[in-house]
Amino acid sequence: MQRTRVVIVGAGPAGLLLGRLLDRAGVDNIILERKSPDYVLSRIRAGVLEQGTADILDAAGVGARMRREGLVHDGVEIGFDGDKCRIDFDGLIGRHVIVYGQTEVTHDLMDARTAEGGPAIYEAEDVTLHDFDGAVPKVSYVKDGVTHEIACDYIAGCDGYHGVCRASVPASAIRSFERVYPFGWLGLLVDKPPVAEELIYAHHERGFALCSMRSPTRSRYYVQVALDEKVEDWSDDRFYDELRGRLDPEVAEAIQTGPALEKSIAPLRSFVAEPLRFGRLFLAGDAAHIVPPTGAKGLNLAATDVQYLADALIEHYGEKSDAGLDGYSAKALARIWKAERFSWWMTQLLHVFPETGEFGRRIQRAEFDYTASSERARAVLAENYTGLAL
Ligand code: RFL
Ligand code: PHB
Repeated sequence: MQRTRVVIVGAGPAGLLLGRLLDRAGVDNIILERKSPDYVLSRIRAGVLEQGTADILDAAGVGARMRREGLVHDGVEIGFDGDKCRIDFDGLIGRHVIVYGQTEVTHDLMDARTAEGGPAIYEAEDVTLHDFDGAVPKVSYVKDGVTHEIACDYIAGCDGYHGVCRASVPASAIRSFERVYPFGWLGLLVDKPPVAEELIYAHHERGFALCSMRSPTRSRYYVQVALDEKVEDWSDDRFYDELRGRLDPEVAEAIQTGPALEKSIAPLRSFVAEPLRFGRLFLAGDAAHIVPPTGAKGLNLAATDVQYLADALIEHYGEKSDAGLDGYSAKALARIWKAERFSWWMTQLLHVFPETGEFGRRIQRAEFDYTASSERARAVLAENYTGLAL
């Protein structure tokens, strides 16, 4: 049987970053991932890194390309039925975000792992957790038809919302808190320059729209759609028409269209599991929580969970203190709930909620007007969007 200190389940950004931080501190670990590297890299997801996430990537020694190619954004625009309000992060609180795709972050982390020779087993099927409530947990998996077993000290569940780790915890030991929104986001990626220098979040009576980007030549657009919409029913032309219809006419006209490189629908949900530790199993990233993407928080939260968990494991092996491991769940949850609150708030403000009627729309309008007219309100938005302190 193989042996390591930490088995990390999942090679998304959370698992790869944890592996990297542990490697740098000399804590051996093995990563088990169900999919192939190409599959993991083909998932188009997040685009916005908090300033603190960028600092974590730098400290992990994987920030060089992000610093070269990432786009520093000092603000975003929020639109509401044709009115606009810029949130000047730099002017309000002296902070910024970096636009750099999750795919690129994952790529950089994979390259670093390959260069260091850290074990990562891709296409590991049937990953199963054993005895994490005892002293010697084990993780088994099947690779090329052969079953393998790894004995370890700790298991890190970085396997996303649909992973096996959270699902292995007995129902009586875990509580979940959830809000499912009655809509999703239809996203389109295209090799055309972005319509504006900064991101545009727009509320329109037809629904929410977002103009984002990956680089000076690649744009990412989203529109709110009903949950029963099918991506096959959305030709590129239909998508662009709907997007334009929800934007300021000047912006709509400036959009450069082209064939979609990717188009997909993601449902929106808020979810938190409590606690995040079960004996020798720890949950981090989307395995522990989901936020609706409106606040651009999911990847960033995964990075902070992992920073806390890595610090705790390194402290355990270095100083032989378990204080960090014992405090991990409460410390991470305190930050997670604040990001949940902000993501929920942005979602409430910017989407059309069919069930809340005209009263709901007037409240949204008032919320927008208040934000546009109050520097304090904009500073609160800026502070949350660019990331709360670790
Ligand atoms: P991931 O990325 O889901 O990775 C989990 C990995 O675990 C593997 N896995 C298993 N491996 C072995 N055995 C099993 N049984 C397994 N089950 C699963 C999976 O194959 C996968 O490789 O979770 P992680 O690492 O926690 O990372 C979280 C982020 O991916 C996620 O929070 C963000 O993408 C969310 N998100 C955004 N976050 C931001 O911070 N800023 C954004 O701008 C942003 N935009 C977005 C987003 C998510 C979106 N979608 C599609 C949900 C935009 C969208 C549209
Ligand atoms: C993205 O570029 O994919 C993106 C940007 C901001 C968000 C969500 C997604 O809030």
